[in-house]
Amino acid sequence: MADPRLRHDWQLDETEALYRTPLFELVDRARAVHCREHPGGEVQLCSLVSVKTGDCPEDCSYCSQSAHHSTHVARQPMLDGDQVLEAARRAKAAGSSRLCMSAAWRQVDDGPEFDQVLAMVRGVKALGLEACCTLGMLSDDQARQLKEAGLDAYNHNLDTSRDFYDNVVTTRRYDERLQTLRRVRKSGITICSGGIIGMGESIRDRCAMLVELASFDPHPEAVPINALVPVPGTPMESLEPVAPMELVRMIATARIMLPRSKVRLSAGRTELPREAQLFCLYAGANSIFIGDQLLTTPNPDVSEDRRMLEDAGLIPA
Ligand code: SAM
Ligand code: DTB
Ligand code: SF4
Repeated sequence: MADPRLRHDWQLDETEALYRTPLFELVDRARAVHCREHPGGEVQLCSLVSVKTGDCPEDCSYCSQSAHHSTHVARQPMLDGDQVLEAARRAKAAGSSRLCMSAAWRQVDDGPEFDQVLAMVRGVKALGLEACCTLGMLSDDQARQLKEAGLDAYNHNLDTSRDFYDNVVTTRRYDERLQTLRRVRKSGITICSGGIIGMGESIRDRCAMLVELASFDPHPEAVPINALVPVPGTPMESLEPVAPMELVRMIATARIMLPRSKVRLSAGRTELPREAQLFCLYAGANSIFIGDQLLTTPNPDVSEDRRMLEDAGLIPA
């Protein structure tokens, strides 16, 4: 029988009411779910490596890597297998259990570059790390090949609500994102899908994205919540930074709606005081990216992150 604690029929109005609940009441509810479903205070540590950086044909307004914007990021040649293995060893030494390999592609094309990625996945798995990829759109057959290579998770973010999507990305449709996610699910790879706040969207848009993610059955295994990193040269370069409490509300609401998923406090931590980060971890986040670099922007020092977790008695996992 379906577990009544895992709902797939969240409505927009009730989600917005939840998000707008007085802060401490919202966090208390999220905390109760968190302690029930994730006792033990474990925080999953993930690392990122950009295997193909820059010159992306997509026009995502937030992204430093889009060929449509001129930013500090120049096209770089694809990393070779050894460079990725080196990144994987560094990730492992820093305490990560998962490496996420990212490519600035609109979609995967069959050929030598995809074959190289498959080899990277095998190499990362051989080191004893979980392997995740984020490569843009996939066909059924490519998802199958990634699964065969040992891929654990595929990241493909909805980014925002269906209604706000056109303000953010003009070169692909929301339904194409959903189609790739269905293909990932069908292949047996776990789904990592979330979004970004602070792009000028309304609270209703944030909630609509959570409603969409909660409608997946099963829920996505991981839900990254990014705060926009405003990159000079992108159309979003001068947006106001999102208030830390909005991030707490987003994470708490996600925790209540997606009780068993990993909720990852993702981009935007360098601008977030450590107590605000800890409040996010209290309110339901149980994963972070570690490593001094995200893809093209900085992340807190590994040593600072380890100290933050240790001081709070949280357990890196
Ligand atoms: N090209 C692939 C794709 O778009 O699916 C994978 C890489 S893409 C950089 C991965 C995700 O990073 C995006 O979906 C977006 O949610 C997040 N991201 C990119 N730039 C960001 C920024 N400036 N601030 C916050 N999140 C960002
Ligand atoms: C996700 O949701 N956040 C990560 C990962 N998935 C690939 C990427 C964040 C990128 C932040 C901007 C940059 O460093 O380029
Ligand atoms: Fe390309 Fe991904 Fe950046 Fe969009 S988010 S421009 S698809 S790298």
